[in-house]
Amino acid sequence: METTAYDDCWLRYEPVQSSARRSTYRTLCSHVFTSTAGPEFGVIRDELHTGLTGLLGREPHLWMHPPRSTDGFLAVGRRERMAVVRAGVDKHEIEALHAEGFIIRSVEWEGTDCLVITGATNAGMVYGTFHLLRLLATGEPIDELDIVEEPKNDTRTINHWDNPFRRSVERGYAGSSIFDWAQLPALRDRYRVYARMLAAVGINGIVLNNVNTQTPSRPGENPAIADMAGWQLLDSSQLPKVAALASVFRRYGIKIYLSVNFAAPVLMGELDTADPLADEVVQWWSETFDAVYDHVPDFGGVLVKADSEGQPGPHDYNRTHAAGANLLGRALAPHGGRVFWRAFVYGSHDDRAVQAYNTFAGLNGAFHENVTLQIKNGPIDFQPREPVSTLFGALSETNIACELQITQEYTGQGVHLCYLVPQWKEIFETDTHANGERTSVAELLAHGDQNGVAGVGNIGADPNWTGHYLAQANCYGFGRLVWNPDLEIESITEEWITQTFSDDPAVVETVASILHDSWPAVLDYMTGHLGLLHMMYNGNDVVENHYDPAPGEWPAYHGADDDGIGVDRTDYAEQYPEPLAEQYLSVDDCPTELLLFFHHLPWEYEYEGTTIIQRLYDNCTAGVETVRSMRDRWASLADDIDRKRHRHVAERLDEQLVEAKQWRDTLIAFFDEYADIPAQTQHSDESEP
Ligand code: GCW
Repeated sequence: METTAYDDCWLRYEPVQSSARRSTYRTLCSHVFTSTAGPEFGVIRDELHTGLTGLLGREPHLWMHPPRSTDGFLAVGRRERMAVVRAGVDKHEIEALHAEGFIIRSVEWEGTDCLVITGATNAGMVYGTFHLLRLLATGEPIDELDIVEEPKNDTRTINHWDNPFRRSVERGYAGSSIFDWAQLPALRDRYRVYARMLAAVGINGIVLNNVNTQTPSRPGENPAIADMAGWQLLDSSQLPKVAALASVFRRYGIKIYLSVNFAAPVLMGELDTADPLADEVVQWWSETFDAVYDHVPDFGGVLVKADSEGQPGPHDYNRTHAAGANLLGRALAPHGGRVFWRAFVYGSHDDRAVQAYNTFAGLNGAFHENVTLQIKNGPIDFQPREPVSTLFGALSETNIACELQITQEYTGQGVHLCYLVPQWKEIFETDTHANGERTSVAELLAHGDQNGVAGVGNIGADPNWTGHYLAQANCYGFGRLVWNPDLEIESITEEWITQTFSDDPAVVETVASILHDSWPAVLDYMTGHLGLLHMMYNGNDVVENHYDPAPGEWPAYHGADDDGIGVDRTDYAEQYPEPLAEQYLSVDDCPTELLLFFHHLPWEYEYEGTTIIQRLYDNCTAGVETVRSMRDRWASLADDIDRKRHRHVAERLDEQLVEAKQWRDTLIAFFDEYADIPAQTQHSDESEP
């Protein structure tokens, strides 16, 4: 058993402070009648017991039958099994409801005021339960409820980049992997708590292991461990472990997926080819998946990184990505499994932006029906800001998923606060003009039950799960926004703060202001906020650094030279349909925040009343001032937040300020070196201790 205590994140269930609210909540929720028809109802009863005990200050009574002579009660179950649900919910409503949707409604039954939670599936009722608990935790009225909720995206997954046997996490900044393959199938309570956290925000799938299923060994590493890699999870010795994890997550409506290696038939020592058109390869995958389903009957499917950054793929056999993906798709189809095939491919660093489109757009319509192309939000690689990938609008006949990064590889990792919900909202709202019409990324993704959104996770074995306490907001916000991309950023932020810290309006407002300022600040000091990117250090380690400032290392990404700065990405802009292509190609119409992504401009190019170079200087300087103000605002909350969490965040913000200055100074010196135009800026460093 684990002995480390870990944080409750957004499931703290602190006592409701307002006595009027508490009294209504107690009337309706002190007595709970739930169905027992299915393991999910164990989850529902447990969560209601934990949540209501915390929120209402006393344990609820859990009934097996409708309670009599109470002032009110909460009922959770299927319509066909419960008269109280039938009293308020029509059969057709359930028939029309999304499989994971739910209804929460105030109902009068036999003279008693009741609240019912129902849905078409048990998973829907798990979501409904968490939704109700969130209403209570955020102080919402519940006396006249009529809520019908359905997820907008069908697949909502977390991709773990966990290296199972090393227990390391690629791009993880919150300690080692939470999954302990050496001890599995022995289970840990932490898995269950993780499942609760995810179900509370609507996640319905997790990929257990890194898309890099083979990674080179590192100096000093125990060879016995280094030789073991993610591709071995398909081995029969590992499947009972996968099954054990599935047994925990399934009750929360979360399916298990694995990243697999395209060359597994060879790596496992059984065949001498992985050619997708070879009969023995087809048979191998079919038998391998049969064995997986023997252990995990509801296994979700696989995620594949192929022909990318050293991982094998169909190109090794002169076959297309479609041939490779369809091989796996056909083998999984009899079991209802799915293939998420990643579009992150590039052959060189020179013109990386155009490569994914060039590889995949021509394959539109060529994929098997259970194959989904998983596309990173932008064409480069999870930079602080990128335009959306041209692929989203180019795949009308292909299932698509958007891959976002919750972990902060290029946005300050475990130290810098960078609240990413506004970035994701911008991506979802971007109009792709696919098929000549207004069509946002969110609309394209929501269209079709094989589409979805994946987030590269930011949790690890750290007691606070995400390394930086405030980075919990990114995990929370990802789930909420992916469930419903129409949610307002501010409401996601506020509900997270209220559940995590306090419902005191002054605290909510201050923490929200800090979160909302954080991404623009990072954009200012790490990029100059005109569309530049990838000025982070790479280094020679197997896993590149991507953290420290090193703008001189990869000039091709940002285009700095003696004449100017930015990259002429005409080729990339032309991959967009009109009017987007025209807009991006015009210096005057290109959005300011993407200007130097698409254009190489002279240092002294006059832009909006100033010059490009001066604007870069100003933005880099302003970013540091914002971080300083974020730090000071956080300091003002010392009496409102428990010392442990307050101090942790205060320390991180101190460190962020030091590093933001380093970013500012490095970028300004770098620009000046080329432009030979000294910076005219003022900052407040003098006042720093
Ligand atoms: O840019 C790279 C990251 C790698 C990652 C890769 C990918 C998992 O630096 O760490 O590998 O993207 O998304 O496949």
